[in-house]
Amino acid sequence: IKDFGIEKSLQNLGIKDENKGTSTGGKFFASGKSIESYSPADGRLIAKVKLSNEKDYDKVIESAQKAFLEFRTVPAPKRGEIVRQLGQKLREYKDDLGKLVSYEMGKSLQEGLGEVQEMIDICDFAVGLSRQLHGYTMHSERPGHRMYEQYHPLGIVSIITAFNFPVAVWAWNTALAWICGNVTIWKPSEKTPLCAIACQNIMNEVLAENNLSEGISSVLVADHTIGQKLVDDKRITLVSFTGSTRVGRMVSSKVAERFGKSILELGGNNAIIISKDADLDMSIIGAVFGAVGTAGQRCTSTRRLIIHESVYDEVKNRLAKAYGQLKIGNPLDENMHVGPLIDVEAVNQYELAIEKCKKEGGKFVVEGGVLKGKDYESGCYVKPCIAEVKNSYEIVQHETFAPILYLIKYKTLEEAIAIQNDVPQGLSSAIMTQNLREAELFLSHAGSDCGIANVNIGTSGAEIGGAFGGEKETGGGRESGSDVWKYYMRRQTNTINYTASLPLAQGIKFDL
Ligand code: UN1
Repeated sequence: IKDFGIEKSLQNLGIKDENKGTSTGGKFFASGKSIESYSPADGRLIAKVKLSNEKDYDKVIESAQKAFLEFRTVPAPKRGEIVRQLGQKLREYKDDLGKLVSYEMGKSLQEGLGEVQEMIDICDFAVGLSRQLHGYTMHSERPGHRMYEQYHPLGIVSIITAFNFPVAVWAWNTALAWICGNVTIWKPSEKTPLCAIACQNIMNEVLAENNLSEGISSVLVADHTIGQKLVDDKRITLVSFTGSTRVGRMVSSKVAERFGKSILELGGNNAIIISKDADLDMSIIGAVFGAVGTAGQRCTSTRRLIIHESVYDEVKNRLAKAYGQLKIGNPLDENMHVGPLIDVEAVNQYELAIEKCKKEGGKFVVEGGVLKGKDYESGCYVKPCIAEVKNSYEIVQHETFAPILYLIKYKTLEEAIAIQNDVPQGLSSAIMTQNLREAELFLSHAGSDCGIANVNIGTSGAEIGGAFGGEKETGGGRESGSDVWKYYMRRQTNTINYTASLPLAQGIKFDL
């Protein structure tokens, strides 16, 4: 089997067989049973990882609590310096980490490297931000008084992530959480534990080189019972959860019950509207990358194309032709466009979705199917497919994490916008048009109801400078750019009286 240099990268990243699993800084707290991480690319065992149990959990929390008391007093720009150093290390490890992401998760090497680039970008962003954690100052209604607001660290932030972005989502959260003075505990997906251990190993170097407390960054490789503890634990102030709407609903209500804070990044059901005034060359590339990139396993993957009737047949034919040229195979091989799904369970979901779609009346323009034989031994490779559907089909309303693209025809833009909005999710959306009126209507308050709305680019590939997240069943959370840092801090309003009298607000008289 061709190795693509993966063994070397695993070594560089400190991933060995019988890896110790959960760690807080350089300390390991993993005394549970071992799980195995297999690559969906070639089906091989990459390494074993020890899980943490409830005792380990308590140790990790204790270590985080201790570290917080220290870290919150480090000046924010100095915390920024730590994040700057992480960004530097990520530059050094970019090739190795990108390769591991590609090998353990299955996305193309290009996208694996892109994910590490996203980590570097958020580090750079956070460094600048560490000198800009601004609050307002206000004028008091009372003479000789001053008011202002400031932002303070929260405490322990837990980050629960999905397999599809096995490193970047950690960085989006940690880079901000740390410059804001928090400590973090990461529970990665059990499907991509090695990516998490590699990140933690990199951060450990930074912590050690700066003589910082180990509990600033912890990784907890564990099953869902520990995930449940992270959600219920009062000592954890903010839970940042990325995953399914089903689990997110539970996380949201459990955290709210104890008045904790949460950031939710749940499912998407993203559409591109292709107007009669679209640049079709661009639209085809945008749609194909959006639908088959990461094998359709991004939250922002393009799931629906809403196409004007006058260009519908042309778009359909050109898509079919483009799909005919897609090369499916080992994601580490740079000649391939599409890698595998994450595991066999995901393949089952893909097959079920196709079956359901057909049952509801969907007509397949490009047929799907599971690939077998040489180079497909892992059983995780599937054919990207395209079906003509109605938006109202149950399967179309549902997010299937696979490369299945649905085509829907429209007559008026108002109708297209209504179709685009008529799903439970509200993450990403786009319109392809060269018509200013159409673009502006799409972006207006009568337009897309999503957290992300694009013109003449696809639904995936958001940059870290913007706030990332969505409405409705996507959960309402925002991550990464803009003023998202405020989620990671607590706001305090301060009123200072510098006179010798005590006037009460609202003119209330109270004499003794
Ligand atoms: C996700 O799919 O969970 O916009 C995140 C994108 C990436 C992030 C996706 N920057 O596709």
